[in-house]
Amino acid sequence: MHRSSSDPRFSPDFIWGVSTASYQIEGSPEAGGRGKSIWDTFCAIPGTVLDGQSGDIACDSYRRWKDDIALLRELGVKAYRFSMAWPRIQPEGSGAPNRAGLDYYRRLANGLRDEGIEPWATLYHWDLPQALEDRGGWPVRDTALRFADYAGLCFRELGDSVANWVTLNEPWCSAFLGYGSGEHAPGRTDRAESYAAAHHLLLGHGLALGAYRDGGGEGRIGLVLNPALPRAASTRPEDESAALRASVERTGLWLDPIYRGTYPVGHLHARDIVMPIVPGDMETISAPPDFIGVNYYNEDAVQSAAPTSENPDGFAQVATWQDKTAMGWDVEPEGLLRILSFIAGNWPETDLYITENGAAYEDVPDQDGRIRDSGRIAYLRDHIAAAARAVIAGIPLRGYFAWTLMDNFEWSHGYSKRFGLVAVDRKTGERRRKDSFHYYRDVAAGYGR
Ligand code: IFM
Repeated sequence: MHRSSSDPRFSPDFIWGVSTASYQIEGSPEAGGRGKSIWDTFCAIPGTVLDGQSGDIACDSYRRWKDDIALLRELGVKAYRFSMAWPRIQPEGSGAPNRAGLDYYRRLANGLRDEGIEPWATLYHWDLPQALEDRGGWPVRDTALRFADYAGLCFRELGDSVANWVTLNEPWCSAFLGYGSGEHAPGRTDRAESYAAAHHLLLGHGLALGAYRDGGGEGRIGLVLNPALPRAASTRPEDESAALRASVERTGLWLDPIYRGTYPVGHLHARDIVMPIVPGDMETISAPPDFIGVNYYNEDAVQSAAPTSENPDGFAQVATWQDKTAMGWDVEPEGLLRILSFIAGNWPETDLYITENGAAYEDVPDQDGRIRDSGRIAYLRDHIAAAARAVIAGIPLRGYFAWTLMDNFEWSHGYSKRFGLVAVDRKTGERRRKDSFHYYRDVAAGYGR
């Protein structure tokens, strides 16, 4: 007798996938004529990345891409979200394409399709060509125009192989960690520049989306954000409004221009920020995408506080009771439901995907080498249950991508934080499946739980 394996909480066409990013997994920084990215430069500056580590080797996926596809096939996912390294395709950030770079991503995408896995290509997951940073980077308008050219080139060259496109991954990080706090490449620390970068990232997104539609692209194109809505520490109205104010930099600053064609004025006024808008920009930015990707890991709690020049919104984080992951981030599955509801309720309805969700833990192997990562399994299970509640509540959630396929270069934390379903031996590159790999394989197969 046939035994059904479909999880009744999700429709059969719900997408189960995993996500990765070029600089975090590929290695081979010079292969095939790849140019330098801002992360190559940043990692070489002492003190920027833990123990002076870099993505020079990472998971060696540039060479082991077939091994990665074999793992994905075994995992049984329907989709693989990877990113394309702009400096592999345009080593200097503009001009004629580098064939070797395009060929690499074409082979990867076609190899995935041969196995029945849908490629989801992200055009920009933070590895800006260094040549463009040398000309001013994202705070400069020309970078948005260069991004649109690069995107158009990718659509023309790879459009036959890729039908799901993401323009930018977490532009908040590019703008505010890259140009504000300096924690990420290029390591600049100017608050006003981070807002200029935010505008040009959005403009680049809008121009790319327009190029896709004008070029007759027949697939789907969207944007991936890392929205955050801290919960109010109490039900006092002042704490609740502080929580809403605290959310704007990660939500309305991106979603208002896209869906309303305007920036959240109060947020900008409180900081004396004037966005470098040129007539026509807001129309370009506000072309509706096919979907919004939500990357969710944790939720903070805040209360009202006196505004300061650093934090004119007047909120302060408060202590929480939740368990923490190795990143020190709270484990709060209900927060996933809350952020999805917030987005679905405040901006026009569009398809939503959870494009990243996962947890870093210490992952100490047993004596026999087995990695019993029960903490990660519990984390995934509870968040998938929250995703199921979102579907039941009628939120148009169409898919879930776990972060991440394998342990990789976690930016300024180097290799010290492991989010993978698969462990990677840093010396040999050998991949070892963790228990969570087998758990997620069951989820993708429809056994649920
Ligand atoms: O590793 C990152 C990824 O590159 C972007 N989203 C968050 C992940 C975990 O920090």
